[in-house]
Amino acid sequence: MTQFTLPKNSTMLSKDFIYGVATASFQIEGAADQRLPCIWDTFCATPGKIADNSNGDSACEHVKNWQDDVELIDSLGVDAYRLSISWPRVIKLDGTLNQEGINFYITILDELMRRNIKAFVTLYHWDLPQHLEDKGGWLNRETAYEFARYVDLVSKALSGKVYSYATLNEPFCSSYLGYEIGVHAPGIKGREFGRKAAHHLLLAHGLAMKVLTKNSPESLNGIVLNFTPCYSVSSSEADIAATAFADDYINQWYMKPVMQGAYPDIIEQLPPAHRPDILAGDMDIICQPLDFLGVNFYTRLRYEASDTDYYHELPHQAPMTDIGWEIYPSALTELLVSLHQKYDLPPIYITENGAAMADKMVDGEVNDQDRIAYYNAHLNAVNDAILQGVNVAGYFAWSLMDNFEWAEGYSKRFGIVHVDYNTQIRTVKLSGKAYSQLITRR
Ligand code: IFM
Repeated sequence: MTQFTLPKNSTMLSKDFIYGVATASFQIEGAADQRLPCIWDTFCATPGKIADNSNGDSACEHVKNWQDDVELIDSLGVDAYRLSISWPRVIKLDGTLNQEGINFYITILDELMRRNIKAFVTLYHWDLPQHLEDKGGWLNRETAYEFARYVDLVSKALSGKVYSYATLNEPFCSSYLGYEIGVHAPGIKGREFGRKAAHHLLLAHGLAMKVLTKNSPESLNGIVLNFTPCYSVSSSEADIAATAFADDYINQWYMKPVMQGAYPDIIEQLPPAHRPDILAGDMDIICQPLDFLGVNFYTRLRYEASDTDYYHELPHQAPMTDIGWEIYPSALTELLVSLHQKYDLPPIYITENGAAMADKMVDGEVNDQDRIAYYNAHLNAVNDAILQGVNVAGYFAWSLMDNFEWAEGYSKRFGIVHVDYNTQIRTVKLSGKAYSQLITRR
């Protein structure tokens, strides 16, 4: 297969549907010596945390190569580029703007605009400045207010250059992976921490939305959430109830407060010490009108009842990608339809979807048929959701290029462009060519 096939009358073949590629600051930028340290620098320096003992010091050297990278993005013919701002690059220790740091993004945004590529800017993609973590990080309510001050400075400095702002990328990962099971930075473990961190992240989102509405009313302002749909292994009442609990705990915990200003009812079943500290007015701040909702989707998970816990999560099953996640495209359709049924949704953008595959470079080419099949199936899954009435306005491939895959280091490749980390040479994979064809042939 060398090209993607969508039904001829699909609205995803219209020029109005936005196609893009996505990256994040810590995963591609490098130039760690030109910014403040962040929690991922510290985490990477802790032995045993990153599979290949790597770090983000150089990554894809995007700070050095950004001009070529923007040229590359343009050559794919995409409508949009989703990038994130590194908080520790643009803010100084005293909380004021680092002009050199913000200039880096200003030049990129100007170049994107010159090339007619829409900029989708994420304001927090996990690289919390270390000095804020030293004061408690997301366990400290004050971090939410620091975030709002940072967003105020950045949105003023980037005035008129941004098509869309997302406050946070995947608060589930920042809170659950970072502060509850500790497999991501800052590596804190304990049920008493995860929900507290999540609440402060959601508060940060709400405060930032107010700032964006004031400073940048012309941009599409929203949030990016990741969803891993939960499936019951059987139709027994106990398994179904455990699965519903899991869905509330990992998915709806973020969606419901943002859309409806309330946590799922399971909050009542958590011991008080595991609940967030909710102050009067917090839920109203968190629940701001959104111009869009970003949905990140990769896989699904299966659940059953447990004698010792709220639920038991089963291991992923074949077929799987190279990172060990089940390939199950219909879960994306079902997710989008279920969100549409449960909530009063703004337009949805699929802000991330893609696959890590064990790529091989042969004669200068990466013939990644497995990734092409993954994308084709998921693009069609989005189309199926649109046919069922869901308003999906765009789709971003994760990722533009291979990069630092967090706890997996550089061992997992998600790019539609191959990166040789020794030479920094970029090679468009066949999936990248297929994606480009889909976009440019519309
Ligand atoms: O690489 C990450 C990205 O930073 C956030 N969403 C999931 C991707 C794949 O794990």
